[in-house]
Amino acid sequence: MNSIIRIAVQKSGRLSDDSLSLIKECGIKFYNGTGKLKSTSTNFPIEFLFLRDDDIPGYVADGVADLGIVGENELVEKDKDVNVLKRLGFSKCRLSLAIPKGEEYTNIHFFQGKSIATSYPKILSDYLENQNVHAEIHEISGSVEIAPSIGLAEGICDIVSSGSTLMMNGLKEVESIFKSEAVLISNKKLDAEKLEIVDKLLFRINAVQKGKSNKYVLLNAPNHSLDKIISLIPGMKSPTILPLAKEGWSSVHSVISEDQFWENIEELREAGAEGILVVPIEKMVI
Ligand code: PRT
Ligand code: ZN
Repeated sequence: MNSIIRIAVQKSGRLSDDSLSLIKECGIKFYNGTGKLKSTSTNFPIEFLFLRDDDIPGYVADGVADLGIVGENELVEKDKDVNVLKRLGFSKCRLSLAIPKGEEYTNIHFFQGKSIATSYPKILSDYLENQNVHAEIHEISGSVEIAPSIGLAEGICDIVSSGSTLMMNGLKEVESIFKSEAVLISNKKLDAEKLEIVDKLLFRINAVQKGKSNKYVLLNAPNHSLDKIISLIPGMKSPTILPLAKEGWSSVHSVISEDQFWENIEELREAGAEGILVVPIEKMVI
């Protein structure tokens, strides 16, 4: 097989570091010198195109790239026909409506007949239509948050993460209309050879993601409480139990999701668990 897949990633911006880290954690090596627009991996059949995020959905839909990593906000706004293969859990943000902080806000009908500046006219107009609100949408490509203070619009619809940009510009968030995270997208017509490579990549991404959301737990417990402890941390198949040098005690090793660990920690301690260690997992294949 000598097929190779092409993946479009953001050249520089809020998506690029996490996109490239994910690829690296999948064991895929490549050279990413500054200013490079293309690069080929030395140990996996994949080629990288470094692009502006706005262009990624279109390049993937047209088949210039087979795969792409892009924010859902950009994907839905561009309205291109591609498959979403995987939600990647980074670059999380929301698209929100905001107004000057001195204005009184009751509900979405505040925007009836008003003007709103945004770089996301499609998502915004779909939302307003759904809510039966008619507003005038001004499409602008950047610095949306200054629109009300220069008299361009009465409200804005923009990406919010911490909210500090809105605050610094005297605005308040009044509706969150769309939640977004980075997603892996693919062209809809990949041939069998390319699909096989995509499956290999997805297998690695899944292993990295499972590893991140799970922890390896080691603890010591008196033998009489082992049944209780095993029921609290059942692990993948079942925990490993090893005898300690100290009579009547065992070491229990298991895998647990981080959330579950915090939920179960008190019960583990009540059951007699001590010397609890929680260790990160790099990759996890079930
Ligand atoms: O040059 P290129 O076109 O590739 O990049 P870009 O400038 O269009 O996008 P970029 O790199 O800013 O963001 C890429 C993607 O990251 C977005 O499409 C979102 O999916 C996601 N993302 C996550 C964000 C943010 N968080 C974010 N905070 N995109 C933009 N912002 C902006 C926000 O609009 C605000 O102006 O960052 C500013 C700070 O946000 P606060 O709320 O934390 O103050
Ligand atoms: Zn962009």
